[in-house]
Amino acid sequence: MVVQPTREDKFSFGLWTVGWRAVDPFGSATRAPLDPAEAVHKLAGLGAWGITFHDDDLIPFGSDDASREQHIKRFRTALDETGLVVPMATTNLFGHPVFKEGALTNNDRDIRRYALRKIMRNVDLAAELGASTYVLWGGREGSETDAGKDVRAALDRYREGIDTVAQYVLDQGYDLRLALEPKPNEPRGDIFLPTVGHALAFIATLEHHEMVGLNPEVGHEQMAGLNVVHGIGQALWQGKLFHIDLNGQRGPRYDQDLIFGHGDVLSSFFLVDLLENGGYEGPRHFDYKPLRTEDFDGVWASAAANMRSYLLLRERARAFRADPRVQEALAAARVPALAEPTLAEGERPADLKADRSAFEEFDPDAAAERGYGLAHLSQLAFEHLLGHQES
Ligand SMILES: [Mn+2]
Repeated sequence: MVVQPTREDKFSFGLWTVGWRAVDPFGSATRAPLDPAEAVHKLAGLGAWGITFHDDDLIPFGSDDASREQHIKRFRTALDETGLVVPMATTNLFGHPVFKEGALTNNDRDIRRYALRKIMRNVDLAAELGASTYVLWGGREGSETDAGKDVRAALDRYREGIDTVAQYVLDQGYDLRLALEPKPNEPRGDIFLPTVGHALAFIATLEHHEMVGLNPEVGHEQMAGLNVVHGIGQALWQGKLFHIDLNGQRGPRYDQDLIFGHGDVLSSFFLVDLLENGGYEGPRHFDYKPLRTEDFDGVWASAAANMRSYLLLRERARAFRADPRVQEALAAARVPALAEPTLAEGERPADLKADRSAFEEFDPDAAAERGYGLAHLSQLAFEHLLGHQES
């Protein structure tokens, strides 16, 4: 099998991923800055479909209007030359020291107003470049000490901030949806909206909740020790999977942003299976960091690796689904039967209460004896993942 990504696969990358200069808390950059126009050309050459950016990735913070226009023009030209699209954009509300205590939830009202203006300016650019999703990752929205933050007031301001951005998008007539990105910690000690579940509950309180969904990141859920397949599954179930950040992470520790598949490979397999069969049609967006050890050859090898991982996992997931032994094992485990409603059509609680077969005549001990065959099914998945097919 030749593994070659095409535009139809809808693979996209953040400008900040391949452009990461590998500064970490213990060391300085190991790579030179990457020209955004070069990133566009290289990614297009590798078979990617889209590129995404924070305002400051494209236009250095503090640029005057003339140089801002120049940066945008160069980027636009590269997009036109390659056919790469901009499906998503986002705001850097974490890099500059002004945001050290937060942006939309900063205790200082002037900084909150400044943050909203910074978002609005890049929302204009996102719409101009044809993006359909605007991501909000509140990396600095949180605290290190509970003494310094009123959580309920912070959530009031967070809600006010997102409502204001949504209202702005509507007032401007932009065809944009907002996607919140949960993360439990890093850079703040604790970040607000730490998981998919917290963010979903928050969205339900918003004025324009219908246009606000999620951009979950694989590694962020895993940093919280959670099952990312379940988190993404619930986001899909609630119609809130607007976008996704694919990468790798090895359990609860610092945010590793590994190549997709290079963390929990079994979870990656089931995630691809879910995305491919669960009705998700959005971008397959990679939010990873090329290892600090790499030169630019390694950077481009890692970009290609993300797409190859996804395509190989998709191939394995398809083979898994198509295997008659898997279909048999799924039926034996009664997986398809879970789709059947528990009550009959029109059945009322009183009818269930009157159904003697459901309780008085039901033999729980007999029902408890039957195995579900999940060891066999799970091993079939593992063997498909390894590319083994019994002949
Ligand atoms: Mn991450």
